Amino acid sequence: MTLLEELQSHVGSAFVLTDGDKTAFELDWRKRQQGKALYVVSPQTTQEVAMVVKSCLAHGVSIVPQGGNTGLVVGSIPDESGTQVVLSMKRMKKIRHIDASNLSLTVEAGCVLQTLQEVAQSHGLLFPLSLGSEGSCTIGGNLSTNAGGTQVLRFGNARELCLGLEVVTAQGEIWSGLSALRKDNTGYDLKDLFIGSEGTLGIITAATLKLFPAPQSTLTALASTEDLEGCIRLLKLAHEHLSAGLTGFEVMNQFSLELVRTHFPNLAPPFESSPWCVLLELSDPQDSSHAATLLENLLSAALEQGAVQDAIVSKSLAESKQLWHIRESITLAQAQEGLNIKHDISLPVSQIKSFVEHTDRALEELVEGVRLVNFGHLGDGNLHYNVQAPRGFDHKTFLTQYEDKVNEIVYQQVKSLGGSISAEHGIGSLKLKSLPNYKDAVALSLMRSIKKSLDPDNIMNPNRVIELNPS
Ligand code: FAD
Ligand code: 2HG
Ligand code: ZN
Repeated sequence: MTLLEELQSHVGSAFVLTDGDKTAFELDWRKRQQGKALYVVSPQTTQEVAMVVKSCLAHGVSIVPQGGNTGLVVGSIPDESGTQVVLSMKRMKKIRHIDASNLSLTVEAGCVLQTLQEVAQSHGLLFPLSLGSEGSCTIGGNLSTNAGGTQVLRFGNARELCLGLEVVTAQGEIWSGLSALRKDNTGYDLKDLFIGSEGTLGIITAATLKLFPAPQSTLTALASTEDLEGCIRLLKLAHEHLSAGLTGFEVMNQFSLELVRTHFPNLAPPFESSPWCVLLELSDPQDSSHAATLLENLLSAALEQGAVQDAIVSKSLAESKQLWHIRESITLAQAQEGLNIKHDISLPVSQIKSFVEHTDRALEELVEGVRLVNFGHLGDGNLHYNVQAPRGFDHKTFLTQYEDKVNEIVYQQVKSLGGSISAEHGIGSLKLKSLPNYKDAVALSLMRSIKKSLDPDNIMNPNRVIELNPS
């Protein structure tokens, strides 16, 4: 049988796209690259995934797993060769089991993150992973990228929220590792190999995840500060006043909010002339009056010490959602402004100020009038230090002319201060060539050994994350 006939017999002809309408699976979210798929296959069960992998392996065809295709590093679309199969996980979306006493839930990989949050909520529980793309990204994609988001400072990355995995290996075998245990020291932790491997080692088909008691009250505040130093001082105070109640701490520079104002006038972010704003969230197991007192005390101290200039506190769930909506719209607003250079860097919080001062200056020297969209998860030491062409400069030309130089400046500075060039989005193909310059050589060699051992035929998302034979 041909590969096509085998795939059609495994999942049904209706779920193998051959030509025509494959574009949605071939274009990356940022519209930076357009690939070409041989076929797009959408299995509905783990058994079907295993059969698809076995057939692709037998025919020597490589596989690109895809969830919601919201990844920002060009890892979930096929290359341009027209020889790769895209394996879409979107039909595998069942909630398999909820164990409220164990505070855990087992779900299939294609389940959309927001659906998962809503299911937990309907049981009076919380699944805390939260990203701007939650309406379309999948839990399988979240685990494969070890996604971060806005609740990491309290609950950790996707990795920390995962108890067990079910995986189809590169040989088409099914590893049933859906443990719901919080303690299990019976050898190597295999799930941690697959989490964050961006589809290069196997296909995550289901996961058992941690749930948490839902907080009684959640309050959101927006504070304006004169500079980044003010944001950092507020972070320290927030840790002291709120301790584990601090569930979100996001910063946004003036230009990020200006982009939101321009492209989404209805959202109207407050504090128009403030150089920086902080969005801060407090979750509390007690009623909202207790939370309000805690937040008031924090903001009074911050105002008194001059860390912040002004602050507002949401008075309702709707107001709180509106503030978060402003924050989550920066990525879209920036996309509408035009092609741009993204950096998803992390540093010890103590090095953030020095990084920003030095890099702002170096970039302005390189390109006069360069516009910096600097925002992100300061509570985790993670900034989205994004770079937009000067006003009036053609965006495509800007990228061609400056992307490599800009990356070099940013990454060298990150390296010299002990940081990472990818805090949460991963490597994909966009940072494939940069990684060896910024990661330990022994670590890279161990990564190659793992890849070669788990996927000796190199059929799982090749040329993503790690180059096997770098030139
Ligand atoms: P995809 O984009 O489809 O795939 C991502 C990678 O995982 C690819 O390498 C793919 O091959 C692999 N993969 C997907 N599913 C599987 C599977 N089942 N098994 C094996 N491999 C698989 N990311 C953050 O970390 N934090 C944020 O705050 C954040 N905010 C975002 C906001 C916006 C508006 C957008 C567009 C993106 C944002 N992202 C963020 C990036 C992105 O949403 C995350 O990386 C998300 O986890 C990707 O999920 P997905 O289902 O879309 O995966
Ligand atoms: C976020 O925190 C995402 O909103 C996207 O990680 C960041 O657009 C970006 O660079
Ligand atoms: Zn982010």
